[in-house]
Amino acid sequence: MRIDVVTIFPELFPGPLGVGVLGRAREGGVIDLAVWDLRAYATDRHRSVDDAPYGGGAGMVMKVEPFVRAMEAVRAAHPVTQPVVLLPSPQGAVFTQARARAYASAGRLVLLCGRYEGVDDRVAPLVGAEEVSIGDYVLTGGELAAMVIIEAVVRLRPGVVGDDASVAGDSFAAGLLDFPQYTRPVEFHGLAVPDVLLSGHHEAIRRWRKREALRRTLDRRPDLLDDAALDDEARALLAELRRAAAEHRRA
Ligand code: 4G4
Repeated sequence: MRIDVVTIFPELFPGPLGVGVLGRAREGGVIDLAVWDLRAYATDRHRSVDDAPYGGGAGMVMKVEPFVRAMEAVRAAHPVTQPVVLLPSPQGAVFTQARARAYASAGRLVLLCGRYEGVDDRVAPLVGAEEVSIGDYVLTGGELAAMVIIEAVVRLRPGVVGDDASVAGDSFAAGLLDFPQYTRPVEFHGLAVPDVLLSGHHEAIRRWRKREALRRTLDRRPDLLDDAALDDEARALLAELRRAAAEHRRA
């Protein structure tokens, strides 16, 4: 997978993308990360990438020409593969695991990083970018958001995370939160590992994990249950958990 990042701070990359599982994916050639300095595509003597907002107000807005020229260079570097172009922004559609999966099936991704008060609104339509948000908060630049998106996407590519089963079993693979995990020691500061996990009873363990994943999702993120893919067993377990919760409220 080829990933291009356009930024006024190329020195921020690879940053955290250079270590661990993603670092190895880069070294092994599974992903090819290219970082472009937006300032190199400025059109004036001063290499300006920002200017005052039309209509007045505080701060500066990122100019349209450098992004459009940079995107021409990015496309020309790999003219065959049509990239998915993303502009991380608080105004974007929320980035989810479903979006991560969709982007992971693209051969090429381009991320455009904004700074200052924002980006001239003509950039996205002119370069064919979709605005995406990693959550409802404001960052000083799109670079960290771009890294979050790259991290979530690249780990879904075949061969990046060692064991395919660990990606298939991810939180959100079924649209639910993960079940609780434990490792040694079996008891610590008075907190014990649930007995069923020590029982060696694989069917009981599988069912317990399914129930606990549903319990946590019901407690912490009931909104996820609306879109979760629940089989008959999951629906029965969930009905039981809801009944127990209603019972508990009455007592
Ligand atoms: C584009 C427009 C993404 C980019 C405005 C980027 C939060 C997110 C930026 C801005 C970002 C997010 C300067 C507000 C850069 N902040 N939630 N900042 N701002 O994904």
